[in-house]
Amino acid sequence: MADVDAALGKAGLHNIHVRDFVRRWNELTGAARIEVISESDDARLIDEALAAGEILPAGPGRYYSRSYIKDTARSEERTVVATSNPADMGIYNNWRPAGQMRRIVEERMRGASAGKIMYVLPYLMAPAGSPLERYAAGVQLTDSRTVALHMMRMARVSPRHIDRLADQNRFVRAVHVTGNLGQLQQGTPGDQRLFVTIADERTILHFGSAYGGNALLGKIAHGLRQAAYDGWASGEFLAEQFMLIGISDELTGKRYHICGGFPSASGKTNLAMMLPPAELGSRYRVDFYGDDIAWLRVDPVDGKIYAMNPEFGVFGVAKDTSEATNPIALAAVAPGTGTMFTNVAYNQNTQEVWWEGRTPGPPADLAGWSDWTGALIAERAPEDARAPWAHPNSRFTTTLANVPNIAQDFADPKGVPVDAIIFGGRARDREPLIRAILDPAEAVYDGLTLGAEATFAAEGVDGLLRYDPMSMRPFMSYPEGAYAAHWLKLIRSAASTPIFAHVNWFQRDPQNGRYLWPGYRDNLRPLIWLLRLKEGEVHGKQTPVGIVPAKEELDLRGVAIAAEDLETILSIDARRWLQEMRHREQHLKLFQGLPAEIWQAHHRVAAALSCWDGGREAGR
Ligand code: GTP
Ligand code: SPV
Ligand code: MN
Repeated sequence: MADVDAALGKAGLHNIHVRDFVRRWNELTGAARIEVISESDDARLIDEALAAGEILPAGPGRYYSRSYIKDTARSEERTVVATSNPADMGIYNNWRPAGQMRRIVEERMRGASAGKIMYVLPYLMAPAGSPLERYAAGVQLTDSRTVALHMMRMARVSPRHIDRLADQNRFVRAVHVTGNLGQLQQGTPGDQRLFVTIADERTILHFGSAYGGNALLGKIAHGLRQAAYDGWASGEFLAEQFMLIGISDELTGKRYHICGGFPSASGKTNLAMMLPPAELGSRYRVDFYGDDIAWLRVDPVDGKIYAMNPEFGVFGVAKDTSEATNPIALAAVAPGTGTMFTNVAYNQNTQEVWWEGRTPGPPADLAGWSDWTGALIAERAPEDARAPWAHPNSRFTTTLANVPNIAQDFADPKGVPVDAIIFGGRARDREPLIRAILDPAEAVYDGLTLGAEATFAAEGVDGLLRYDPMSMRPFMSYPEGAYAAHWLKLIRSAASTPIFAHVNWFQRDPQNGRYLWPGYRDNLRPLIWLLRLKEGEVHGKQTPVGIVPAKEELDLRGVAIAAEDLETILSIDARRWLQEMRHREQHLKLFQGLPAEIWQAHHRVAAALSCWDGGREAGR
């Protein structure tokens, strides 16, 4: 057994609670050795991982890894939130009793790290000095070097975050054990994987994966599930799957901040890394704060809602990232950035990487190329010829500092005041490009009824139409009724209310599936409209489901869009919406204790829809 005291002492980690935690899990998992990690260990760990063949070089200062073939996305079915209070059971949090879950996952972890190194990663999910720092400290244990390397890109990792805690016992205990991936029966009834957040004990126990949110515990398990629970239990904050950006108007000198949630793999990273379209670029600048998580609180001094990105890096979807769609993302993963690519295609001769959409077609010269599973492309059987080279949930991991449009104040512990909150998702019809919502209860109602097509970011649900409240369905950790009430309370306690909107970049032509809106960089245009609406510079057209832009209010210089497509994405199909209202009613009925205001908002919208004349006269 490892000498825990010696390893922690050598690293200058003196917190006795951390020592007890490491000792206990070292004994249980049987790890052979302990290593405490700080940011300065990166180069050494990279060299070791290269030497061990766990990662491969992808050109200068970039790395490539493959995950196990059945371990490529989050498993929603195998993820649970446990507490000791059955009243914490909601519809989407997969609540289970804490004691029972702990016993099961401990049995799976017992001895499962035998012979391996246990990396101890003390981390902070916040900029140092954040008003929410009490909720941000954690220690992740992992028996995977690749996971440690990813974690160091995604969270601020250093023993000093843990040693200087005011309350030395107040850190999230996060244990990651990979398990024998070849024997876990992934996706079968005997599936051995189990991803547990024991929210009322601030303990995270994940067994059976080395990929993404299943394994980087600071990110999803702590940054979203645990933090959402903490934010609710304390009444102090919200933790949401939100991107966070700044928009500067160089003409007026005004500065705005927008945050908002789209479900996994639905455009948050791309929006946050936005290079404004050429026609708008001389006037507007978009700054990156965060692409996946925001913690929101009301500042006691000025009463405004502030948002903060607790992460240190970006774990972004590779597919369709190109010079045309997202030049900033490509710069963020350029040579020398230390980026790690996972499950994209790799060329063993040239050390290049490629994914679908990186260029219009795959590389013409197949020599050296293998797909994400490691199979050589040139040796593919004819029936596999059309299979994608990269996994659809393949990703890049890079730190915030590598993102060219990172806001200069991104690490300000206070966060930034929020002017607008948006919700959106992949919806092939019905949802217009943007509809603004002024009433807070209607806005929360709108977030709760977010319906979208699920994506490859979770196993086995791609394309499924489903409700995804506030894009938090896979990360919900307490009951939905309480969630709605907590949202309303936080917004109402603020001195000023942000403007809300629902956006959709994904409407399609029902005939051929083509996207009606060009998306990506052009998404700035509806956001500018929203900010101008807030400023009273435009008025839009009132509809029962919010205010949509009048055509001439959108700056469409340089956008190639057919008149009838524009008409479609700026209009409301009342008949379709009335159908939707019946589904919403069923969806909301699932939630216990939903505040009366949410039901009132629902009934108000439904009544307005049923007597709407299509807006032909209205709003002019
Ligand atoms: P998570 O990291 O899983 O939470 O996802 P995310 O919301 O950050 O998604 P991301 O921005 O990485 O985008 C996911 C996929 O959507 C990528 O394949 C993008 O190329 C694609 N995408 C993003 N924005 C747009 C858009 O405006 N239009 C279209 N058609 N596709 C988009
Ligand atoms: C998501 O699935 O929403 C992600 C990626 O952001 S993961 O970290 O794997 O959850
Ligand atoms: Mn996400």
